Amino acid sequence: MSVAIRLIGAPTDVGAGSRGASMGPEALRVAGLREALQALGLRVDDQGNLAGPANPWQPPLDGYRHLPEVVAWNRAVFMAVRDALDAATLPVLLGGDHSLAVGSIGAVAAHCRARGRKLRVLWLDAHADFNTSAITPTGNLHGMPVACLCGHGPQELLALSGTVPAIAPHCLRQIGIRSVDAGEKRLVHGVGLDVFDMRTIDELGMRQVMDMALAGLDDETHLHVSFDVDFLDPDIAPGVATTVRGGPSYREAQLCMEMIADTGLLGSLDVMELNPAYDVRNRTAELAVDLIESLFGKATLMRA
Ligand code: 6HN
Ligand code: MN
Ligand code: MN
Ligand code: MN
Repeated sequence: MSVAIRLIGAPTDVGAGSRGASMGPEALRVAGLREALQALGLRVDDQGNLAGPANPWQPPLDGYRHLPEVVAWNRAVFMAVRDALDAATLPVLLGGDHSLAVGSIGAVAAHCRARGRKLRVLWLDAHADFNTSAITPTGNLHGMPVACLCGHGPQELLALSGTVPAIAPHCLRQIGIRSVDAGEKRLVHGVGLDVFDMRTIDELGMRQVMDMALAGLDDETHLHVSFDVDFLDPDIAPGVATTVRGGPSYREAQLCMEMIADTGLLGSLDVMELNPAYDVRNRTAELAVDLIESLFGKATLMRA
């Protein structure tokens, strides 16, 4: 019934403002990601970690920190995700900071273009990640991947997917957003991004938000989930560098994942920004594994 899952580690924090997301892939393995998915009856192949440049820890240059290093890592991610899709496996990118979504989603977008498939990207995050070099308060490229994918960013990153922009804003749904910089907010509104922020989740509930975020999918749709672990409330998920109060609770996050699983359309996944240097006894990694189990149908199996 199911395709094989391919785990791809990308151990870097070159796009982040703190060190430590480079340890994310190993923390997810230690928390038993592979075994948990296998226990659901899924085939899982862990291809190990990609390689790339070290973190030079430099200040911004022309509005970007570590652009050459971020480009090098994204090229490696692009090729690995492309190869996984070409092999008809379901790539799960273990980050690593969120700048790597440019390579991951760039490869997914190219795959969909080549096969005439529709693309829907669910961006689960506390942040919109829609900064540019002109407006970024930090220069950190993990705050810019969505803008890059929509055609706003450095040429080296825009070119990765083969088409600029790699995706149209209307493919995207952002969920859980609660921290957006001032200039970033104007851009997000300007391109008409579909944002289900925390206020919307408070007012309508996660169920109705997910019904809206998943509306319009069909059998031709490739569903990509980009899961920034800082999406979750920091009380349950301390192991990220950029915590923002007021995120989804345990059950809200579970329901989000379960409703995605129910579509049966998940085609690729990023698990990003897990930072073991901030975690408590690997608790956040274990929670991420728990949620990923739901994303791959654990609760659905219990109901069936
Ligand atoms: N993330 N908006 C802030 C910035 O530096 O641009 C934070 C970005 C966080 C990015 O968590 O993936
Ligand atoms: Mn974030
Ligand atoms: Mn596909
Ligand atoms: Mn993010």
